[in-house]
Amino acid sequence: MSKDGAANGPPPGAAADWTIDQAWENYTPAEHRVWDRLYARQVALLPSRACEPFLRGLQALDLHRGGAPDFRRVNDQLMPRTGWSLHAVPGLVPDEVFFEHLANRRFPAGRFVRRPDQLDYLPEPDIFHDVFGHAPMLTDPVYADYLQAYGEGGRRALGLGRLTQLARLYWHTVEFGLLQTPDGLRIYGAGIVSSRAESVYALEDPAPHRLMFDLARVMRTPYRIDDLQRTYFVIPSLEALLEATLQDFGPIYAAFDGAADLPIDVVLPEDKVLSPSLSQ
Ligand code: HBI
Ligand code: FE
Repeated sequence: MSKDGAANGPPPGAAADWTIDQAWENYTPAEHRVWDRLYARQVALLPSRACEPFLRGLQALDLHRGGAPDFRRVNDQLMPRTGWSLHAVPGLVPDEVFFEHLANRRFPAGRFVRRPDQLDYLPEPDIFHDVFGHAPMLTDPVYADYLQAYGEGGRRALGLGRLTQLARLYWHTVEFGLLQTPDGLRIYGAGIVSSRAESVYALEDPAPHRLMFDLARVMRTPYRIDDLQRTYFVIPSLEALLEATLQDFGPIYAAFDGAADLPIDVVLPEDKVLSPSLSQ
């Protein structure tokens, strides 16, 4: 997005909506091996940490076939379940392009594979973050409705100049959200579930705060993009998250207008604080 608000055009080779051909045939054996290493590491960690809808989605999408996934094969499994599909993009796309895709059940996914020396952190979402991290939850009908509603809310937010608040909602749910279950806290956020360190830290470490989800609280809470989170928000159910997003955000924005952003690791008197979930 350039400063005057007009989006810069898509990069050469990309379509008007910034999508590109995944060119799955072009992945090298070394790139397939990086995917397999990341996949094996996370699959060993997740059974007692990722939520059921994520684990079911991981199985449904056949991501265990080995090697970087072909978006056409993933979409064959994903489309019939919830109408969502993955579309390769060169990297981060402008916000209005991103929201437009989400509002139409298209998930923009990076096609590049991180380098072997970037296994534990990289600045931009690669295919492992986007497909292993985000795609499995898109097989869940309630989450699928949530992300489309989020895209529609994002389009409205751009019109109202509320991108910062909407980006926080995305960050604290889609990327770093936790779900409360009878067996303890479980992960649904893509940024956690695709990270070995954060898959453990987010549930078990005493350092971060874990607060019950509250929409206005989330929208007032900034986040760190290059470090483990200091605050996680916990939803009681995916249905509750969808319901919160179907309401009109106007009154929410008005309620905290003028209130300063909160520090990233403050606990307010009205916050419902949860304790860490020790791994089974
Ligand atoms: N583009 N490809 C891609 N992936 C994202 O997660 C993404 C984006 N553009 C904008 C964006 N995210 C953020 O503005 C949202 O988190 C709101
Ligand atoms: Fe992401």
